[in-house]
Amino acid sequence: MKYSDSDVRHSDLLKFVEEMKGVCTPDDVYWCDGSPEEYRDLCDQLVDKGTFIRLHPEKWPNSFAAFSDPSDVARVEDRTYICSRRKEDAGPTNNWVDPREMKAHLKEMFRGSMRGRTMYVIPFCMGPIGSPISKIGVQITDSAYVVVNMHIMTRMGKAVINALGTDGDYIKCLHSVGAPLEPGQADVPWPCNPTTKYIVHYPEDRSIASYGSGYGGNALLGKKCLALRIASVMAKEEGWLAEHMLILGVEDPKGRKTYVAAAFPSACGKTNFAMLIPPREIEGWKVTTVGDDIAWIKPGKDGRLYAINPEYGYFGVAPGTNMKTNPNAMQALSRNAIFTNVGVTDDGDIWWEGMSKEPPAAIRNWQGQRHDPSSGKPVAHPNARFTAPAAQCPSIDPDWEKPSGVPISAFIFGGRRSSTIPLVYQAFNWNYGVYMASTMGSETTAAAFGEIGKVRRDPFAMLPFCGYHMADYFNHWLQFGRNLSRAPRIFGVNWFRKDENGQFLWPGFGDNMRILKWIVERSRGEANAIESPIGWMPRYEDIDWSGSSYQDEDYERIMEVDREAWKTEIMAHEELFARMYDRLPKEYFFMRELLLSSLWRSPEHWYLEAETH
Ligand code: O2Y
Ligand code: MN
Repeated sequence: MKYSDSDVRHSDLLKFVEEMKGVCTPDDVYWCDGSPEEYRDLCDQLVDKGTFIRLHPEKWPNSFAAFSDPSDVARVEDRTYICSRRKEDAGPTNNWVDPREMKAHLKEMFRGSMRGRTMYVIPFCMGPIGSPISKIGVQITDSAYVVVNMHIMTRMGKAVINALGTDGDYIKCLHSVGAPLEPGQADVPWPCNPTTKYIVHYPEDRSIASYGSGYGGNALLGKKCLALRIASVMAKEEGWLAEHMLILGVEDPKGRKTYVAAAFPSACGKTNFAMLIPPREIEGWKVTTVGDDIAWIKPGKDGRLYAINPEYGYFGVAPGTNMKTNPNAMQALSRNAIFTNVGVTDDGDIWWEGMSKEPPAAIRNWQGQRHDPSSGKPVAHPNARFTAPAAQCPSIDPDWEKPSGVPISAFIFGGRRSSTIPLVYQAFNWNYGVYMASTMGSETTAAAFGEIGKVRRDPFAMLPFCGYHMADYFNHWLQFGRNLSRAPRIFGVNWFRKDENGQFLWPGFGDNMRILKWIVERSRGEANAIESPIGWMPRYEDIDWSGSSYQDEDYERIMEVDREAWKTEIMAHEELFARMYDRLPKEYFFMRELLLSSLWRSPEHWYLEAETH
């Protein structure tokens, strides 16, 4: 299926590629066709170059491992920019530089940046090709590692060129690892620029430029850069939502299907929730996966919301993933996968912390060194990743590629909070739910984010991913709700509350199904709840405890609304609001007051005295 620019009839795209070729001066240009042969040939080349290690063909069929440069292991938020024309439009939570200044600077950075390398042109589609919700991008890159990952993460190649036709809209994405080769200079397995990285978004131009990194969200530009930062701007202008949300389906014993979308910050078990396996005793209930990370959501003619997963694969965190925590993910990554920064044995087996109790003997760590158990160093990098085709996930939903999307009945917002936030509660209404999601926070688990255990506000889990002013984003959500006749219900969850001894109060994983079941039934108007000062809450008897020995006393502790703690919580929202005061929805000030006042006036034992609704 090989093709070249002479087969492309889209003049603007041809001009873009020609111009970038002129600036980046690669040795050659290769138009990606998206075929399995192309994938195979590029993987072979990456093995020959030393970037890829071919894994054991029986243990890990058609799979590869790569070790990144130690300077290139995660998204670089401090090097990520939203270069809107006006600084105010990027807002106080994004880095900003004048786009003219940034373009001039980057032009110099990209000049000659692909010397000695091939420039790959990747036409890709976020969402099913032909879906009215999908968007097309074209990524130019000098990294074959990026190309093979994009094969898994997106629909890409000649079919997208055909869909673009002669003048279709597309988002321009330019990427270079920023490591040109001098004539005769040997390449390294993971080329990148260890000192200079830029991840830049031009919202008005709808374009992206990424320099210096070959890793994940910095380099696979369809994901965070396009599907969230640029798409969130398009969504605001066009009246839809681009969200950092998983999408799952819940099927009840009568075969009725309910879809929910859920947002969690990192380290909250988002992938596990997307692929949840219900306890056997919750008979006849099944969870299916539409997406694990991003949702694009549009209003339908019937007043409901419809969502697609714009991605085609998973770029999941490997450490902690195992047959107990997430058997569906383990199956999804069992073949045709790429592993980055996991441990590798001499016979092509792989391992990461939490895969099993002990690492295999004679394993090399993610830096390629022999693992020394006494060193205290982990085998896999904590942000080690698997790239795996979504279609391989056993829980994949039959409608996951439906062009019109799946109808959403509920939004769930979660965070990691050791106190204060109860296991589950339902917002009184859309506006209150938007307030709740705007003020959500999560406790940090990695020292990289500063003090461990400190609450970091992460509105809608979108703080690093919103391509415009966060307060305008809140206004967009409020306005969006006004036009919905059948708006999804909004819920908050917290799987991570602890007791006074620091022990988790909730088992999590499969048991989260009990809460999900209540959420689904509640969205259908079939479950009871009582009114608490902070929202509707299920009583112990409203939850399905089949096969569980979870006690009423524990439930009361995990559902407790400590009024003093909540007052402190609500006062802490001020810190976030102060950062974006000028554009904050006026409703927020009233909602905050209302919340405070309901905490004052509710009886001591509201839980016992309340009536169900
Ligand atoms: O570190 C990276 O580059 C990956 S970030 C990522 C990947 C998959 C899903 N979510 C995320 C995230 O940061 O939210
Ligand atoms: Mn994510």
